[in-house]
Amino acid sequence: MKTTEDAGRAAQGFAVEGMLESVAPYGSGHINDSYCAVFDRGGRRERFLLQRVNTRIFDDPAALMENIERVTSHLAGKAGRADGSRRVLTLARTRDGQAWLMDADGDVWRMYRFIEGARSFDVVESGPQAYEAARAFGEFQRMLADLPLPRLHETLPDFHSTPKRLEALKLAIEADGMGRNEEAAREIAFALEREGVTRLLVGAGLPERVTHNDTKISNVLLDERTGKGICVIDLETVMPGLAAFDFGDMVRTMTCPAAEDERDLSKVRMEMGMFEAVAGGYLSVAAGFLTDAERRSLSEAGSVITLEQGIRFLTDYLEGDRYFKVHRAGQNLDRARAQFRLVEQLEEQAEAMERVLEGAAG
Ligand code: ADP
Ligand code: GN1
Ligand code: MG
Repeated sequence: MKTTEDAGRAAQGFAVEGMLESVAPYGSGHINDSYCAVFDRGGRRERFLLQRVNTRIFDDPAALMENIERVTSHLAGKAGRADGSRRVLTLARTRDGQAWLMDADGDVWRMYRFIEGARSFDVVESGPQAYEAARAFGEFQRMLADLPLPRLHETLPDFHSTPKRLEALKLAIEADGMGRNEEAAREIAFALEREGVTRLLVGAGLPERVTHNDTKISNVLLDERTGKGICVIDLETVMPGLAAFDFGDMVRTMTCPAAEDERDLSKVRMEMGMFEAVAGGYLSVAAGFLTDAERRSLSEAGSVITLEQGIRFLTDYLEGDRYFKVHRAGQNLDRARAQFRLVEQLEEQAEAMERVLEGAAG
C-alpha cells in the first residue's frame, strides 16, 4: 500500500520549478491511484495530476508510456497554439528527462500538468454534457486517425474481446473460488444466455483504428465556464481497436442517469434523449471518417460493451474483487446488476436507437 508520503517523494522526482507544497488523493478511477500535487513557484501555485500506474494490470510500463508519449505529442502537434495546453494532456518530465519514473519499490509514477477550469463527471447530468463528451471522443479518434506507424502497443491484449471476457467468466464460475456463485445465480444466467451478443463486434471484419477504449464520461474534461468538451484523459488503453468500442462505452455511461453501482435498479434507464445527444455529438465529427460498416456497428455497440462491462464486474466479484477497486462488500455485484439492467433497457429500445442513428448527421 502506497502512502501520500510515497506520492510526495515521487512528485519530487519530476523536474518542476518551485517547491512541492502538498499532495492529496484525487479522483475516482477504478485502477490507478491519482493525486493532486501542488507546487509553489514563488507565490504562484501550479497543480499537477500525479498517478501511480497499476503495474499489476499494466505489466509493461515502458510500452504503456511509449504509447502515451506518442499519442500526446501527436495531439499536441494538432492543437492550436492558443489554448493548446488545455486540449491535450502534457506529461511532466522527470529530473533525467524521462516521461515516468520507477521508485525504490518498483512502483511506476507519471505526472501531467493539471488542466484548470475544467472538470469531469462520474454520472452524466444533461444532454448537452453528453453531446460535448461524445464530440470530444469523436475528435480524439479523428485526430489519431493519421498517427504514423508503428502500430501502438496493445497495453492490455484482447481488452474488448467480449467473447474472451465471457470465457473468463465461465472459468470463474467453474472455479467458484469465493463460493459466490449462488448469490450471483441470476446474473450468471443473464450473461450465459447472451453468448451470441458477445460476438457481434469482434470478428465481424470491422476496420481497426486507434481508439481510446475507456470512453466513460469521467474520462473527458469539460470546461467549467462553457461546458465544452476540452480534453480527453485517461490514455492508458489508447491502442488499436474498433470505433464501436468507444461508442459503446459512451452509450453505457452517457445515456443512463444512475451511478455505475446503483442498487435501485428502477433508476437504471436508457434515456432516448441522451442517446440522441451521444449519437449527435459523436457523429458530428465521426460521420466524416467512419465506413458504412462501422456506422452500422454503432447500433449494437451499447448492448455489447455494457454486457461486456457487466461480465467483467461479475467475473471480478466471483474471483474476490481483485481487479476493480471496491469501497464496500458486494459492490462489484451491484455494478454487474446495474450493467445488466441497462443491457435490458438497450435491448428494449434497440429499434429506436437504430432510427436515431439512421437519421443523425452525415
Ligand atoms: P483513473 O485511471 O484512475 O480513472 P484518470 O486519469 O481518469 O484516472 O484521472 C482521475 C481523475 O482526475 C479524472 O476523472 C479527472 O477528474 C482528473 N484528472 C485527470 N487528469 C487530469 C488533468 N490533467 N487535469 C485535471 N484533472 C485531471
Ligand atoms: C476502469 O481506470 P478507469 O476507472 O477509468 C477500467 C475500464 C472500465 C471502467 C469501468 C484499464 O476504468 O475498462 O470500463 O473501469 N479500466 C481498465 O468503470 O480496466
Ligand atoms: Mg478515469
